[in-house]
Amino acid sequence: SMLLLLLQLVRSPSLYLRHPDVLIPLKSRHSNQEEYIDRHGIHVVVGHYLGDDKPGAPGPNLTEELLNTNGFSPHPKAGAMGAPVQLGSWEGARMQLLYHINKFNLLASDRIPLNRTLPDVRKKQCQQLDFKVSTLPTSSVIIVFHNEAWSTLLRTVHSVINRSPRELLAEIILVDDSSQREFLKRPLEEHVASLPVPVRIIRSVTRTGLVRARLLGAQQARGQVLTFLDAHCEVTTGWLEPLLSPIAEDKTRVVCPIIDIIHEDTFQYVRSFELHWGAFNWNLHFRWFTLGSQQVDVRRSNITQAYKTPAMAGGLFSIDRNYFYSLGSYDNSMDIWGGENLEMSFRVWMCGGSIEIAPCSHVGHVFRKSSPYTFPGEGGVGGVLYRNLARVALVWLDDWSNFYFRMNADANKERKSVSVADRRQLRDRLNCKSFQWYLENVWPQHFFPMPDSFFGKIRHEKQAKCIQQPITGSSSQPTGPAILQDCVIEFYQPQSFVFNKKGFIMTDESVCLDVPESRTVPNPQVRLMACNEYDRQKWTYDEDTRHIVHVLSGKCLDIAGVAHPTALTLNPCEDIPSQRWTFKHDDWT
Ligand code: LR7
Ligand code: MN
Repeated sequence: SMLLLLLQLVRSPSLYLRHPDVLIPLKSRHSNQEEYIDRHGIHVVVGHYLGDDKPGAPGPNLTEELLNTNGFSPHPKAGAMGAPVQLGSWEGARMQLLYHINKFNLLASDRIPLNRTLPDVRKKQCQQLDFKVSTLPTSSVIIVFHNEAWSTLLRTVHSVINRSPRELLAEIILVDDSSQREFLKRPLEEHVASLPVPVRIIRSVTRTGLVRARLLGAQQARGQVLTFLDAHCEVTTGWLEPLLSPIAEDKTRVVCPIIDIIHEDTFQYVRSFELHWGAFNWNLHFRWFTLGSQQVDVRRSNITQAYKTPAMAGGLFSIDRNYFYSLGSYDNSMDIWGGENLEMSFRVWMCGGSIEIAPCSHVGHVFRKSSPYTFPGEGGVGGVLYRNLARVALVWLDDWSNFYFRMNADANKERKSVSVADRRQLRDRLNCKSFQWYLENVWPQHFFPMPDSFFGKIRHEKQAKCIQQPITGSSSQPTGPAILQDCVIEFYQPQSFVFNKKGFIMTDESVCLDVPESRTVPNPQVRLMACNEYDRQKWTYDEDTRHIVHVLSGKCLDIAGVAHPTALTLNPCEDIPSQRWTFKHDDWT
């Protein structure tokens, strides 16, 4: 169904990470997978995909008995040092069957010991840091789960116990969001009772969603800092100190680790590159980006220091407990999954704090292509997610909420069913800054419309057509040749562009009008490419001649000619109809 597809779009790590335009293939050590470095510098592993997640595909027969069986049967060497698990060819059928329970390779996970070893993936400079543990605050680690697998849940717990200084670990709090599995009841209680760190289990009687589950955990926490983790993580050596140390200096810093990838098919631990940061697209879906070359230069002198990020992924972070509450904890009207990460990111930044990433802290997370659990509530996945996002927009986005609702019919449908008066009051009480301030100061590279920038369609006068992005369907960054198409009267995302004060003509997903070959080819192709802040992406508009001038080459935007009626190129500027463009403003406020 559409909803399943939609959920996959939101969640898919390959969408977060895969950008077919710039990929550096790596030689893979394993025949069943490809590896490459994507344009964000992130090491991506694409494994043989086990799942049959085609929308509408019939589910396999998962019996109650199968669901309630704890199949954990470790082999002492499986997955050691983060290696991928090798399963026997005869195990294929069972592997396929079990995959559907958690939407990851449960058979592989169940083979890895709870105390699996991992390499120390930190940079040398990080390993050499000498944290004074006595100066750091203690932390409670809070893990919420719904129907999580035994092996992933307890590997999360064991890795925390094995790799955190005992003095800093106040306790581990497991919040069971109304799981139905037998092995997560008495057997879980008995298992954690024998662990050398207090592990408390809190159970929600009804399915409450991850926000309210985290709030249940936070309420009980005794540590000075709250550290949240998803229930399918593995922390690595030295993970905790770099999260706590910025908070020791300043309680308004909210600190995230680098999130490494535990491969959903092989459970291989894949280190992701540092220096990526988080933001979001026009649909308020979380996205990763990389630091620009200038920022990388600045950081080269001190690569161990936490750096600021406009938004966080949501699942893995540390926050001072008192600060968490003084800032309004979470929006407890948010259901099941989604939106709370941006809500907290906006709230922290706009109300005086900061979100940061500590490059010396590495935590692995099992990224999945689809969700294993149900979304109870009106409208299923879409209803739940877009009610949460409508709340985010109505509370934090100011005029941009209109932009968001015009771009997102699904969220607009939910708009009337949510009431956010209490969160608006919180925002007033905390005296928070505006969303405009956030865009300008926290995320200057953003691609949202601004009061002083153009937003709308770019029209070729003679042809009466508009510039449009290629519709690629598969990539989160729709890049490729820019084309001319019939102008759509309505609000239409592929024809919507921001022309900002810096001279960039940009659109959703950080895509910019670009001419990579402007100085090497006489009639270069005009393309839509990942924004990179280079001069070759700068343009000016001359109101008199109606020329759109490419700054680096001094040439004018033109149509490629009769043979290629929809293609664009650059030509020496002339007063001719084919070089005349007009801007058709869209009112987004
Ligand atoms: O109803 C629910 N009750 C729960 O307790 C639904 C979920 N949960 C639990 C669940 O068992 C898991 O432990 O909540 C946790 C997060 O759910 P996931 O693992 O299904 O979420 P995710 O990893 O797909 O999604 C990311 O975005 C979410 C938005 O609501 C949360 O913020 C997740 O914590 C977050 N995960 C991360 O940030 C890990 C890195 C992913 C990236 C990028
Ligand atoms: Mn997760």
